[in-house]
Amino acid sequence: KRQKPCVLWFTGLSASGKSTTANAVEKKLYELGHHTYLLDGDNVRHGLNKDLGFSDSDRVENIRRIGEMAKLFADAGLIVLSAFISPFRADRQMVRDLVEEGEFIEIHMSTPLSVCEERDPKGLYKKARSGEIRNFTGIDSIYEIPDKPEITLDTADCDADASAEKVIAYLKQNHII
Ligand code: GGZ
Repeated sequence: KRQKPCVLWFTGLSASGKSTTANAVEKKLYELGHHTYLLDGDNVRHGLNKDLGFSDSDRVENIRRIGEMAKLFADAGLIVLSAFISPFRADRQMVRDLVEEGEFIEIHMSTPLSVCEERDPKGLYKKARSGEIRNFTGIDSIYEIPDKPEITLDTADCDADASAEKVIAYLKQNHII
């Protein structure tokens, strides 16, 4: 099936729906006959990047390596999906500049902090509030909101399937698939 390689870069707070939505998009692309690769905490932070923590400098290095990997997979012709908080604007811009013009599609998961904190699937927000965890994004570590994301999704008022459909519609409108 014809496709243009691209990088679907999901960014947003912990529990904002990045992984869930990226997985739903990947499933739809697979069903449409497209070739994809999903980069997320499970295959990157537990592998190549297991030497990195959550200090500002480690997050910068995390995103730099993920950007380089995304570029390689896009060079191989794949639709790459990346699901990391990627809190710093400059690092997301660095990845945008790394790949070909028009290949970087920034998807801001704008789910409000209050909703993410309510979900708290791993109890991390609770630990961050009590001081048990330091440098937690949205609590005591910064998240810089994207200025001009290609797509904005708020999973507080839209389920994963509907969010994924919006991404698929964008890819069709822009002749990527
Ligand atoms: C943010 C943290 C932290 C701190 C552990 N701050 O909801 P999760 O659990 O599964 O996803 C979060 C994940 C964030 O890793 P990323 O590689 O996406 O972050 S970044 O792009 O900023 O490098 C969360 C867990 O790791 N986690 N400690 N202090 N999230």
